[in-house]
Amino acid sequence: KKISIIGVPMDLGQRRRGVDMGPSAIRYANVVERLQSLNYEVNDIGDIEIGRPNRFDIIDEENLKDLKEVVKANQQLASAVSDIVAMDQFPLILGGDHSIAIGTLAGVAEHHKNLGVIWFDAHGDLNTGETSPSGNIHGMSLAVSLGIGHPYLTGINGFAPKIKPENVVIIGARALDDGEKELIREKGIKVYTMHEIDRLGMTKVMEEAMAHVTNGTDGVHLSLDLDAIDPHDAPGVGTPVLGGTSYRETHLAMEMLAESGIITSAEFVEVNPILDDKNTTATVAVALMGSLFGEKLL
Ligand code: DIR
Ligand code: MN
Ligand code: MN
Ligand code: MN
Repeated sequence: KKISIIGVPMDLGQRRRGVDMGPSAIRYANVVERLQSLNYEVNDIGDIEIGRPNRFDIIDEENLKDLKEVVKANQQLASAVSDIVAMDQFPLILGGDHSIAIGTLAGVAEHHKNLGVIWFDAHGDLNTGETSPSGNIHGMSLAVSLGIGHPYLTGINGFAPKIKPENVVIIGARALDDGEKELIREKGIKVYTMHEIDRLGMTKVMEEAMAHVTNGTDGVHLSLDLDAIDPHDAPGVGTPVLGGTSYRETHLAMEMLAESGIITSAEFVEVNPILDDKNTTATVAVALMGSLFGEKLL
């Protein structure tokens, strides 16, 4: 199978500049070479263009910062991703902030009507303009994909919802807002917080999570926010939260996904090289991709 890479230099879904350089940092960490060494044919199709809003002209009436540019870029991303899936290639998306999951999922879900989703994140990304403490769309992308949020966002690629709550699992959560907790209970979304990871161990968590997202689904998307990982191991992220998954725990999760062969698309987001320590976080992201695509220790 061929892997097609798309970079999305998006930083408008949050307030820390620099995450737009994530795709460059990940390429600098040799993502293409790493996957080629695993005998994949890799096609880097370049970056989606992101608009530069006039800062004197921002309208945040509905607590949705840079809504127009975020919608435009995600619509373009959705068509690019959809084309890749239509060619029967594996879409690998490099972020950029996590608002780009809206476009990735919109493109993938055009072809997978019952898509499972594994969402690694310190956060829930389940806010709406009404519940968000920040107005940052990167904290809303999972809700939007479930069809909850502003119609400009939920309507990207012409249909909603993209995914169903029973097909989603969140892993690594430890910073959930009140509105997000409410939505998790209301929709019955499966969440493995750091408490469950500590308690059960990553092996058990992944076994259960994989069983959950493959039950009745026709594909599984991996959305990995680097802030799921402990900031000691992945410091270059905009919203670090102490007490995340370790480097090895996260690798183990990727290795188990590789063994299972269930993942049909993936994105690695929130790498911010400006906040990083000598490209550590992009390097970790590429190492995790290596494990996801079958790299073995022996
Ligand atoms: C917070 C932070 N829940 C928000 N979210 C982040 O602004 O909605 N998501 N950082 O990755
Ligand atoms: Mn996120
Ligand atoms: Mn984030
Ligand atoms: Mn996060």
